[in-house]
Amino acid sequence: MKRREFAKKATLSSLAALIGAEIVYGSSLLEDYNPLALQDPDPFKMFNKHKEMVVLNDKPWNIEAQAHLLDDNITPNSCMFIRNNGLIPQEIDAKKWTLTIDGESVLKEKTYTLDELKSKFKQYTYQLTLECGGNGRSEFNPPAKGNQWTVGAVHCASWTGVRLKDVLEDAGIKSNAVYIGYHATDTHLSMDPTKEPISRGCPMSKALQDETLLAFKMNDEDIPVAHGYPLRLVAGGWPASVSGKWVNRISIRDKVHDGTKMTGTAYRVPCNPVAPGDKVKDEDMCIIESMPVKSLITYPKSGAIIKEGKSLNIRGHAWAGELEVGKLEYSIDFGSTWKTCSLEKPANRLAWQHFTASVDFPKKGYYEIWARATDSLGNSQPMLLPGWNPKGYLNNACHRIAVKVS
Ligand SMILES: Nc1nc2c(c(=O)[nH]1)N[C@H]1C(S)=C(S)[C@@H](COP(=O)(O)O)O[C@H]1N2
Ligand SMILES: [Mo]
Repeated sequence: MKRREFAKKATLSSLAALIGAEIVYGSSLLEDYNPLALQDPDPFKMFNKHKEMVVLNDKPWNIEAQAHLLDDNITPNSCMFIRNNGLIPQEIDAKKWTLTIDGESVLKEKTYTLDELKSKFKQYTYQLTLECGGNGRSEFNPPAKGNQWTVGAVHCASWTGVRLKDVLEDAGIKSNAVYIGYHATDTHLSMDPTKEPISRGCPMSKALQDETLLAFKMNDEDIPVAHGYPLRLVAGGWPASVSGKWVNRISIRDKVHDGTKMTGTAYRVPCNPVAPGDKVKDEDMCIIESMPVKSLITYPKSGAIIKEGKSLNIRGHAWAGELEVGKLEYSIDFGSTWKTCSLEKPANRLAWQHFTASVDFPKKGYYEIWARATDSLGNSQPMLLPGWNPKGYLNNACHRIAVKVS
């Protein structure tokens, strides 16, 4: 066989492997022709996501789950939503990765390699709930701009890493420290290298919590690239925007961090309730901290058909930001009456909690099952929409599924 022919055969078989089928008339392919199947990146393959995940945007990539995909106690990568504000970093070299601690309130600026972080500090594993502040945005009226998340921008994975607290204390924290802010290596959509797609943070009190991690493993494996490989901040219970992916610098600030998406109206809600559609001045907007109480019915999938006379076992998860969920109830009569579900304790603080109930229906017909969680302070989810806000954050309305008994 001539070299040229051999090269062509080799490329044909690798193309076929990528496509997952024989290219039957492959010998007729022009040399530089790129098969259509490979021209559009397939996000499900590229990110190893379940086929029923929903792509909201491809530049930047924003992909959400559906309620029934979140049935696992610990969310697998395949069903974790992706929220990006910029372009995912290319060519990440974990061996060369460093994390710098700097800022006005660091005693001594310090830089660590990944290996140093792993060997110098004790490692911890926690299940941590991360929910995008904009989860549920699609229901607000008047509508809010931004990704139209329905219910699927939440996950609870198992994260392994070192405590942010241990690393910050190793560098040294001045007594005037107020906030931390993260910096990462993703690229601004404009490709302008002086701009950051996002650089958020949290008060020292949250940064110093035991469960706030600098994580390098997710579900016992390297963190998938889309979720922050090789190093990510994880601050469970707060808007997931605080959990910086691809983090290479953390600044200890002597004031509230003023990075991209910390100021103006980003990740803020009116300090006091407003009427739907109201204009709110920037100075009347407050930074979102702990996320509100919420729950999701993950089994059955909405639209289930049940046999008359049979009980239905429902299940799902509930979470409440910094708090624990104290009670979970369900209703099959549009919220007129409620019955108690059995609710598990969290695996650790800031992990979501699992609930189950056996539901009986009085006769054939259409029903909705609504779930309502109440946190340890007695705050319950609203049955319909909570307070409207200009950017469509914090929709923690009761989740509901449709069921037909026939
Ligand atoms: N560097 C970086 N970190 C980031 C983001 C980002 O765009 N860049 N998005 C944030 C937002 S808004 C959310 S909701 C979460 C999403 O995390 P996930 O994609 O792992 O689900 O990451 C946060 N961390
Ligand atoms: Mo987010």
